[in-house]
Amino acid sequence: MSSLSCASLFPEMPASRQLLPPLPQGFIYQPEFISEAEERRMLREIRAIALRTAVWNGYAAKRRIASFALSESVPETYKADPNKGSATLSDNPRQRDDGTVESKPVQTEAAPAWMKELSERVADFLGYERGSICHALLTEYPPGAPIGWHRDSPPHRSIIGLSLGSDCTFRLRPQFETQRNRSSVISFQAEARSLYEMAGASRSRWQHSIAPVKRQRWSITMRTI
Ligand SMILES: O=C(O)CCC(=O)C(=O)O
Repeated sequence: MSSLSCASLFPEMPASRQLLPPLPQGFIYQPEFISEAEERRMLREIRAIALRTAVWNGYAAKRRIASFALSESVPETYKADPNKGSATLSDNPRQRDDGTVESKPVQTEAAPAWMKELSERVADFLGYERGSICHALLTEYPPGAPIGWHRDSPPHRSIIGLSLGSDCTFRLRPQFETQRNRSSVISFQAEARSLYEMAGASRSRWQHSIAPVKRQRWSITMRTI
């Protein structure tokens, strides 16, 4: 495991206010990726977006979501259905411990300009080609809402999250039960305005979850292909 905050690679970016635990290989955490003014502007845009209840393991979750296509590099199955005017993505698929995939079709719209700009800024920051971040999931967490343990399933390679509105306790644990013990859960505060990326082992060999949030939080989860 290696701990990596992007601040060490980009000295102009602020360092974390917290002492980060050692994070799995491939996990990057960057506090204050956006400014408070940018966060306020994004939240104004987000409040105007129609959200729908997320479905988790077949049950209605407390979270609400909206799904957006960011680029043409989305796989064929993600492309717009001309008869519907928007794409039906097999969105937010999760891989369970036993390797099976939960994947629910979710109506997907073209991303608004500000979200596309955000994804390009994220791509530049993380060293991806613009356009390789093909999908964004906007999630609203009301107070008390968690997200359970899961690992996002293929085809997406890297999972990137921007936190807005409030901090949350972000947790990681090894994917396989045989690799877990009492001390194998890693947790830290994903602060409002911070960005994280799960690539490498943190993406493929670890699960993540978020403890019930104390205050309303939003995240924009961006995925590469
Ligand atoms: O809200 C977050 O930062 C995490 C979202 C997430 O894990 C997911 O949508 O699969």
